[in-house]
Amino acid sequence: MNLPEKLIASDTVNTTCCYCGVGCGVTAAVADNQVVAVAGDNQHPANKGRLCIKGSSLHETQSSPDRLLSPMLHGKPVDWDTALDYGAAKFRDIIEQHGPDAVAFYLSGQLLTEDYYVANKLMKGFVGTANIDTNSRLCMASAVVAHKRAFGSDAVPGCYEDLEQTDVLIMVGSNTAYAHPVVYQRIAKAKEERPDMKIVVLDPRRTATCEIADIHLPLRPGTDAYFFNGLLTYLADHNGIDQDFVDTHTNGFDDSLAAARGQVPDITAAAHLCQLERADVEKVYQLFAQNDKVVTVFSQGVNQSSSGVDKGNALINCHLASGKIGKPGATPFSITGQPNAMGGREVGGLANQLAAHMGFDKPEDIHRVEQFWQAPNMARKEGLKAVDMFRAIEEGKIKAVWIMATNPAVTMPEAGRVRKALEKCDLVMVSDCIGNTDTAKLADLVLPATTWSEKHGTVTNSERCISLQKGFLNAPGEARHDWEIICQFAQKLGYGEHFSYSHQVDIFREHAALSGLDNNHSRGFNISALEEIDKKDYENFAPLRWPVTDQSPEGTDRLFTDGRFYTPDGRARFIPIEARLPVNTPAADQVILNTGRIRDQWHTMSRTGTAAKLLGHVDEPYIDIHPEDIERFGLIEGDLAVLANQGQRYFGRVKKSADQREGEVFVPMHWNGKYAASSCADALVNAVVDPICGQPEFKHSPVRISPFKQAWNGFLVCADDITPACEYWAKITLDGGYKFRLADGECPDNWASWVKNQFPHIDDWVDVCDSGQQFFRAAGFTGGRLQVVFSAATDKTSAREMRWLEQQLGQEIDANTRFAILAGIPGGGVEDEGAMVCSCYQVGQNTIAKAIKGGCASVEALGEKLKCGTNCGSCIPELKALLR
Ligand SMILES: Nc1nc2c(c(=O)[nH]1)N[C@H]1C(S)=C(S)[C@@H](COP(=O)(O)OP(=O)(O)OC[C@H]3O[C@@H](n4cnc5c(=O)[nH]c(N)nc54)[C@H](O)[C@@H]3O)O[C@H]1N2
Ligand SMILES: Nc1nc2c(c(=O)[nH]1)N[C@H]1C(S)=C(S)[C@@H](COP(=O)(O)OP(=O)(O)OC[C@H]3O[C@@H](n4cnc5c(=O)[nH]c(N)nc54)[C@H](O)[C@@H]3O)O[C@H]1N2
Ligand code: SF4
Ligand SMILES: [Mo]
Repeated sequence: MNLPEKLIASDTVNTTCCYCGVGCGVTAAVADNQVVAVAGDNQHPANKGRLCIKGSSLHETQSSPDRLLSPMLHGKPVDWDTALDYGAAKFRDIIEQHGPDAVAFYLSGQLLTEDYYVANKLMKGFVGTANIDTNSRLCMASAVVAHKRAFGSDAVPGCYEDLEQTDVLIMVGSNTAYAHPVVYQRIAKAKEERPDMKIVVLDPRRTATCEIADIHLPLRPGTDAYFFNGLLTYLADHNGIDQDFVDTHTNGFDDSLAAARGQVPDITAAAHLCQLERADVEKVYQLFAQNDKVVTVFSQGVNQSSSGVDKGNALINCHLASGKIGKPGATPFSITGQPNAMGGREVGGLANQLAAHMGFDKPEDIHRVEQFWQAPNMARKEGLKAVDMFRAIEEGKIKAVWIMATNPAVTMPEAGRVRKALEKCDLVMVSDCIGNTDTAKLADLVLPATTWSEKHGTVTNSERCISLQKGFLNAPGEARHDWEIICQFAQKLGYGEHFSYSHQVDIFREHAALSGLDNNHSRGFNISALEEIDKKDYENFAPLRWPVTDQSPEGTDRLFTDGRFYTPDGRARFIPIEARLPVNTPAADQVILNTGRIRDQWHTMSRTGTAAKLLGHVDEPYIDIHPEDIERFGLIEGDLAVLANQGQRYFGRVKKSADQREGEVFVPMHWNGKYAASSCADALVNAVVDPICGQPEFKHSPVRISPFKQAWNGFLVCADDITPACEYWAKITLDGGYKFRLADGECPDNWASWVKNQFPHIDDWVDVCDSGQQFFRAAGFTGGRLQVVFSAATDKTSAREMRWLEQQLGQEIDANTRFAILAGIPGGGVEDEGAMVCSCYQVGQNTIAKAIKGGCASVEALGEKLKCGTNCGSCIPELKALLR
């Protein structure tokens, strides 16, 4: 791989990417307390040198204009002592008056294991409540319980190599091309090398992942468990059972088969229930039955469901029945979302777990942890899961909550209700590196945390691989590490001696020791061989897959290779599954709202939204919708439409997409109050949860859809971040400023005063307006430099955007160019590049189209000429489309 020049020239450090659960190793070049370049770490087992566009932009997203530099109490900066004294006093009062269950922590899979460990210890052992839940509830809770039910432990059996070595890869509710891009690249390469390898995607929509699939099954939403029940029946009827494995290593097969057969007796029934072609279902069932090497990857299309646990077990049942587990290229594989969702599960950071894979259901576990922590106030029962926790806040039962490294006002279902609950909560504390997230805006106390490249500790990825996120930059302002903040808070509560760690390694050693305590193969998570790791080794921790024990000091690639599971009798458990449909069904005038990820944004955009490059691919909230539905609801492609539910609205650009099923729309989960007026998907998402694990059904909410009747539309390009006074706006970060797309149901009396009101500090304006008042354009200057361009029109086509205009921002503008700006024509005879296609090398659509006309006939030829598509490769599908 080619290293950027800066990387060759500078001091480099090895660390881990802070985004997705692939957990890529990153080599960062550092100069002047800044990351100046990054590349994939060639030695890291997860990525072997690769990075996706988010990872390769890490150095461009490290500084945010909204970085929080000091503790803030009720909007005013205070020193740390004042801040923590305030929080601790409130916590203490509330606990004294109302008991420990009146307080809560809401954490995140983006914390490091060391942060997570001390937070969990403080709440469960010292405050005395298990009201500590996390955004992993929204993400991995279904898989966690499915694993525990089947294997006796929350353990992913396989590793990434299995995804490359398999003969049949089935991806269920997983859009790896966007959500786990480096894993996707690894799979794509394996498929290129072995074209016989078969790839199947089960997803109601045809996603970018389907580009490499042999078969895409656009199943009816929520019917995955019917599909796998049908497969179990098929395996039994077509010689697909590994009877020896079933007899020797499992329990409960007969009941599970009976349940499956009772519901889905044959292929025809499966096809009917899942609304698929019978022949396609049969093909996939055959592939599963006839190949020894089968991997089933599953993600949020399975987990985020009111029957997510059962779906997980329905597919695991098929792997157990056919003995396709614990072998190279054969395993079920739950792929993890966040960089440390797995680490959070290891420390027991969920309300219904204890620590180190122990639980509240066994008194001896509670006793063991109590002894180990010397805990004075050990919690003895489960706490509230995320949705219930915010309900309890709403009802005033929980009176203080500390939210760390997550943004629930945007990402919880019924987000509007969550906001209201936080507004009236007695004490809301938020630890974040960004000061003005939608959640932080509702907080009494906001604490500045260090983040990627500043903080130091471990994370565990999807394949159980523990890696180091290295701290190598100084903390900005007064930011502190999350674990330090938690320990200082513990001290204020009077538990200082139990939280007197002088370095992260002390926490890590304690965590490792607990994992091995009385373990004897009863708990999957065991890193006891690391309990005495010295500081130097820890600071240069080389990636290792757990378990890491005296028997396996080099870590463990695959679990269950000997057919022994973590259940009391060592046998895996079949779970009889009665598949169910999603809870809410749409009325005749509604569509099903499906939500998920886009390639270049990370959740609520707090980091990725600040890089112009990452807004090049998709720059505005949108609604993917089937052509027939566009007709049915009187929508127009490219116009705005409004989704409505629970008194909330989501504005998005209509995208016609035959990849959608009829009656179903897809919207990105990312936009929020910092980036748009009203485009938060979760405001509309129903808070229906899985009864066993409490994970919300994010992928299935009935909503209404209608065209937005706009009186005018337009855009603003400006140097300053503002909140436009407009019914619809969406913000796009540019290099050196912002662009806002605007629309409103009513025209302002006067466009000139409207725009001047948005920028009271600018007084040098030029503008033009047509006589019919249907069109207006203005430009504002400070010291001769362009600060604002505003363009508005009552029809759709007149407010034409141009990259050229954006490039003039902040420049000194001569009289001719002022005229060109007002005329909306690039000055000096230059041509506009058009919409960005290759974000890495900033190559626009017009430039590519010109090269194609000029004779570039392949992706390779375009790459040769313009470099587009030659770095992360994410735009290759679009290049192909342009070539077509
Ligand atoms: N770019 C980017 N990458 C990310 C993230 C990010 O924010 N941005 N977040 C990370 C996190 S925390 C997570 S959890 C992962 C999530 O990774 P994924 O789960 O792969 O991503 P999603 O887009 O949430 O959902 C996956 C697919 O489930 C499909 N689906 C919906 N309903 C059903 C159904 O009933 N059955 C089936 N089979 N499929 C269905 C959706 O159409 C969607 O394509 O991504 C991680 N990676
Ligand atoms: N509709 C819909 N909603 C969903 C989903 C979906 O598919 N559809 N998916 C769900 C899933 S799987 C997930 S994981 C959640 C994710 O949702 P969230 O966790 O709410 O989203 P993030 O934007 O990742 O929030 C992380 C916050 O932590 C801050 N941060 C970053 N680093 C640090 C640090 O080191 N310390 C501290 N203290 N703060 C830090 C960031 O600035 C940011 O504000 O969303 C869930 N919500
Ligand atoms: S695949 Fe995930 S971990 Fe790897 S670089 Fe991309 S975002 Fe980071
Ligand atoms: Mo997630």
